[in-house]
Amino acid sequence: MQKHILLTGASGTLGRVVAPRLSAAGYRLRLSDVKPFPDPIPEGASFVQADLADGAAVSGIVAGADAIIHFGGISAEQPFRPVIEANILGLTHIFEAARQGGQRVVFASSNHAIGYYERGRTLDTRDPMRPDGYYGLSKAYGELLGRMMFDKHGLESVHVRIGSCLPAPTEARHLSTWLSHDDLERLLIAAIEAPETGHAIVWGVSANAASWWGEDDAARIGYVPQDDASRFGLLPEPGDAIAQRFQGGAFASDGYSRDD
Ligand code: NAI
Ligand code: 15L
Repeated sequence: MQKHILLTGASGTLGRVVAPRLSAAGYRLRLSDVKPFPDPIPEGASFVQADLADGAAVSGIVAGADAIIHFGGISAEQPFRPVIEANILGLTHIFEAARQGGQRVVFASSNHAIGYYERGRTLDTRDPMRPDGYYGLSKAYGELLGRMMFDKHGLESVHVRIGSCLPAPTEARHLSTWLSHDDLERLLIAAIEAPETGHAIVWGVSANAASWWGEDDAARIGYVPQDDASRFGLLPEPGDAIAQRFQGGAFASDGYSRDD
C-alpha cells in the first residue's frame, strides 16, 4: 500500500525539489506550507495551507499521515522571535501531533547546529552541538526534542543534518558540505522506509571526498550516498576570515563580535 506522507515546507526550495520526486517514487503526499504551492500539484498529492505556529492547524495536517517530512520553518539566521514562532513552536506542534498519531518524523536539521566547529575538524554526531546562531540553535532544539520524544514516548525520528543541498556546489565550502538532490531523495526514502530508526541523526551530505562529517546513523537507516562534490574541481572561497574559518561559513560570521 502507498504510504501517505505529510511534507511541510512544501513551497520552499527543497520542498519543490522533493515533492515531484516522492510522488514519482509512489508516495501519496499531503503538501503543506504557509505559502501557496507555486508548481502544479503532483499526481495524487494534495495541498493544505497552514501556519506551523497554529497548533490546531498542525494537528489537522498530521492526522491520517503515515510519516512526516518536516521541512517547514525559517531556513536562515533571523532574530530569535520569528525563529521561536516557526521553528521552536512549529516543531513542537509537529512532534506533539506525531506523538498522538504515532508518525515517524523526518526532521530537516542543519549543519548550523554545529557551525562553530573549525573547518577541517572531523565530527561525528556525538560531538557536542555548537550552533552558530538562533537558527542553528532551533535545529539543536529539534534534535533534542526528538531525543526526548523517543526516550519518553518511543516516538521515532530521523534528524537529517543537511549541509548545502543544491543542484551543484558553487563554493569551496560546498566541497565538504554538498548534498545532491539525488542523495537527498535517497536519504528521505531511507528514513521513511527503515524498519526501525529509534532516534537517529544522519549527516545530510553526499559522499564528498572532502567531508568534515564522520560517524552517524546512515548505515542503520540504510542511506548510501552516491554523489561526490570533488568532481566539480576547485571552487571559489567567498566570505570574510570568520566565514572561512568555521564550518557554518557565512552563518558563523553573521553578527560575530568576538575580538580575536
Ligand atoms: P525554504 O526557506 O526555501 O523553505 C522553507 C519553507 O517553510 C518555506 O516555503 C516557508 O514558507 C515555510 N515556512 C516558514 N515558516 C512557516 C510557518 N510558520 N508555517 C508553515 N510554513 C512555514 O528552505 P529550504 O532550503 O527549502 O530548506 C528546507 C528545510 O531544510 C528547512 O527546514 C531548512 O532549515 C533545512 N535545511 C536546508 C538546507 C539547504 O541546503 N537548503 C541546509 C540545511 C537545512
Ligand atoms: C542551511 O541551513 C540553510 O537553510 C541553507 O540555505 C544553506 O545556507 C545551508 O544551510 C548551508 O550551510 O550551506
